[in-house]
Amino acid sequence: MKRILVTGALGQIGSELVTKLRDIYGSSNVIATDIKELPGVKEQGPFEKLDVTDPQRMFDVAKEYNVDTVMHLAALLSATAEKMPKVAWDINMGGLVNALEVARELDLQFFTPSSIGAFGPSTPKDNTPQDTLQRPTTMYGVNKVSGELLCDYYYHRYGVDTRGVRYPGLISYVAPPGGGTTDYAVEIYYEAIKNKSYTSYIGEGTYMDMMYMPDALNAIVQLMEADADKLEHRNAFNISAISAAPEDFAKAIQKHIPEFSISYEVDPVRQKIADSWPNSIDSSAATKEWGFKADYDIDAMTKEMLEKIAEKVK
Ligand code: NAD
Ligand code: AKB
Repeated sequence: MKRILVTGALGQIGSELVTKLRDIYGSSNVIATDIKELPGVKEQGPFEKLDVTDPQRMFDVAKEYNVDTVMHLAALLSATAEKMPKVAWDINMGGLVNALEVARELDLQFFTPSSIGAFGPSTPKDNTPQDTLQRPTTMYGVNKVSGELLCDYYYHRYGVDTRGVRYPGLISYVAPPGGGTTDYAVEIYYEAIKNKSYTSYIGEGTYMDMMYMPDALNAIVQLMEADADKLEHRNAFNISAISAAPEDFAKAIQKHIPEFSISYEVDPVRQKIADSWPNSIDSSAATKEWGFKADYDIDAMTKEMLEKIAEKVK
């Protein structure tokens, strides 16, 4: 039985990951932490306020709850990081090294997500290989590549059982996305339900990888349970389910809401980030080494997103 500390647990991923982990491992075995606190969060299971830039507090919480695993999610995402690069460095890199140190000191299993943001303009854009050129041009990307290397370092140097994936843009309806470039792919569904139209800040024809949250959560559980001997890469596994541009989401939505329309008002900052990321990535190493498989394509995801959001905004 695992006992897991989750940082950044009130964000887009953490809000659903904590629920899933509690279903699998029991409520008292999943300690949710975040720099902020939301009403009612303590009634759902153990919760502690924790700023990941405070190494002593992280160590104390991990020790107090006697955890054997850290899932480190706290970070600033690409668009926010581009607005405040130095703060992003401090949180993304400072938080990560603190979490890795706690894992080293207490001998914990460790998970943290990298991103398609770890690739850059010189990376091959189509079917981007697992092992390839990584020269990102955003602060977020610099943080993610450094983080991938740091996780590898802690495994090779100290034997910490570090594991991780490179997530594409994640699409979900429980908690809002936290300041990324791919957030449009969530907003479009809310606007489809509320206004039957959406103005996209990402331009037509801009392809990026995407994934529905249930597939993203299954991937974490599967990777963390995987046989260590089979993991050749460990950290930063490419995983993807969907390669799509804004018009592909519009077409999928129109199958349910025929009058839905899309228009474009491109934001140059987020467009530049999107242009520097792959069109589609190759997930075959994850499939081979630990059986990664996505269940949702764009149509299955769209049907469910529209149903769930319609219920939510009723
Ligand atoms: P999010 O922005 O929704 O949530 C991040 C959480 O971290 C927030 O609840 C925030 O309050 C918390 N936080 C911020 N600063 C903190 C600090 N100093 N100490 C403690 N908590 C702090 O992000 P998310 O989408 O849930 O992403 C989680 C991780 O997954 C990040 O590493 C992100 O880079 C990665 N990722 C996310 C996506 C995606 O599409 N959501 C894609 C690729 C990678
Ligand atoms: C972002 O757009 O910053 C995230 C990501 C793909 O890492 N959704």
